[in-house]
Parts: sequence; C-alpha cells; structure tokens
Amino acid sequence: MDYNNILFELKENIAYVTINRPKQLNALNKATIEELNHALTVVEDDPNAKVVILTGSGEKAFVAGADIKEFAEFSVEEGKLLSAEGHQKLFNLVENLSKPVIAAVNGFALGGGLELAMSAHIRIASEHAKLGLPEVSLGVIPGYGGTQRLTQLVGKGKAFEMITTAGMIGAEEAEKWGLVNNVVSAEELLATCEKMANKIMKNSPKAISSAIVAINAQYREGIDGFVTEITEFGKCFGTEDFKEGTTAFMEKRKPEFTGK
Ligand code: DAK
Repeated sequence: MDYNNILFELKENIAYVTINRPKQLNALNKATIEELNHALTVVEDDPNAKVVILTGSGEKAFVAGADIKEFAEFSVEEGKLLSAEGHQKLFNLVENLSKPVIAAVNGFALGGGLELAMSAHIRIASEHAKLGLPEVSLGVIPGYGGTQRLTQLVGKGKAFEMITTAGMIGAEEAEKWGLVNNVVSAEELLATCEKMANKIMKNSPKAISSAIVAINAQYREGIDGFVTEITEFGKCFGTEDFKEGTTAFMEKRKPEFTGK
C-alpha cells in the first residue's frame, strides 16, 4: 500500500509510525485510519518489529482529533458505522497489538488524537503537549473509546471533568492524572521513547505479548483477568523464550530471546 498520510519506517527493530498531515495538525481522516491499519498489521506480522513508536509530524500536534471537515456531514447511521469501523480498524488494533506501542505525544492530542494515544500501551509527552476531549463542544461525545479508556486511566471523576468541560490540560497535569507516563522536553521526546523501547526489547517478546493480553483482559467485559493471567502464564512455559530466559539466568549470561 502507498502511504500518503503516514510515514512508516522500521529501524533497529523499532517501527516508527508517524501521522503525517502537519498542515491539518495530523487530523485523522478515513484514509489515515486505513493507512494506520495497514502499517500496524504489517508490524504485527513482522518478527523484526518489536516495539512501535507512534507520533505526529511537526512540532505542534500529535493528532488534533478526527478530521472535523470530514465528519461534519455524517448522518446518524454513518456516525455509528464509522465509529464501529474505527474501533476495530485502529483503536482496538493498537490496544491489542502483540508488541508494545509507545505514543510519543509531541503536541496537541485532542479528541480522536487523545483516544489514539490512550489506545497505546505507554504515553510519553513533550512539555508543550496539550490533551483534551473537546467532542461535546462540537455536539458529539468521544466516539473512539474515549469515555471508556479515559475513565480506565484517570478514574471517573477526572474523566467526567475532562469530557464535560471539553477543556485541555497540559502535560504536567496529565502526568499527575496518570494520563501520561512521563513528560520530557520536545528535544528529548523521541530519544526517551527509544530508550524505553530498547529496555523493553531486552525482554522476551513472547512474555510481553502474553502480558499485553493479560493486562487488557482486566477491561474486557465478561472476562476474568485472573483466569486470563493463569492461561497466559501457563503458555509461557511452552516457549523457547522461557527456556532461554531461565537457562541464561543459570548460566549467568544475558538471554538472547528469539520470540518463539
Ligand atoms: N480536523 C480538521 N482540521 C483541523 C483539525 C481537525 N480536528 N484541527 C486542526 N485542523 C486544521 C485547521 O482547520 C487549520 O486548517 P486551515 O484552516 O489552515 O486550513 C489547521 O489545522 C491549523 O489549525 P489552527 O489554525 O486552528 O491552529 P491553532 O494553533 O490556531 O489551533 C487547535 C490549534 C488544536 C487548538 C485548533 O486547531 C483546534 O481547536 N482544532 C480542533 C480540535 C478539535 O476539536 N478536534 C476534534 C475533536 S472531536 C467519529 C468518531 C470519533 C470522532 C469523530 C467521529 N465517528 C466514528 C464518526 C472524534 C471526534 C473528535 O476528535
């Protein structure tokens, strides 16, 4: 697939996925969602891609929301259909990817943009980032999982505040709320994400993907996360990574995981 709205690069086992519509502050239109879906599916299937860094082009925005100009004309049915499609094609895909996704929040993360960052497993923000869910100021509610994932991350009270006021918060406050893991200067943002990615990549890809499944199970309706943890834990014993990790410990050397 040719990408016109994103940049995609695999370098030293890190997949860099960059939303590249800086003139529109990287607003998410349908074509961008399709391209992100494609790139992330490639990442999922490529054993050389071990961690994803997801960010926006330019210095101003991560993603300033869904493309308002595109969805302004939607009917009730189109809204519902596109919401369901978007969940499945992008937001759930990111959340359930078997490789950790780090969102490098390099500026405005608004509406669908914050929803995208919240689908990622880890968020690191630059000092000037601004985060918010302004949907109710446009006459809609967050439609890409924001009401659910924000509440999971920051609790009900703060979620009500952010969604009903439609206000933005700065990076420092977002860190206090638990909405982002860490805040660094704009210059340090990518290097900080890469440092974290490299730390992650020293560990077993198999165990990491099991951990993702188990952590996400906590938030799945009708699923007992503890049961999922037991299942995933058991599965680890059948992996080459487990043999390598334990053998390396006993041989007093660093493990070399194959992800098998
Ligand atoms: N969509 C389209 N264009 C956008 C945009 C957006 N979300 N955000 C910014 N832009 C465009 C601006 O229109 C402008 O384009 P030109 O006028 O130059 O052609 C350009 O980016 C630069 O923006 P500004 O000139 O406004 O820049 P400022 O520094 O003055 O302001 C800002 C930055 C981020 C405060 C401002 O751009 C802004 O308020 N942007 C909109 C933020 C926002 O409300 N985002 C949308 C939230 S609602 C759905 C599911 C989910 C959703 C929708 C549908 N379905 C499944 C159907 C989610 C909705 C949302 O995300």
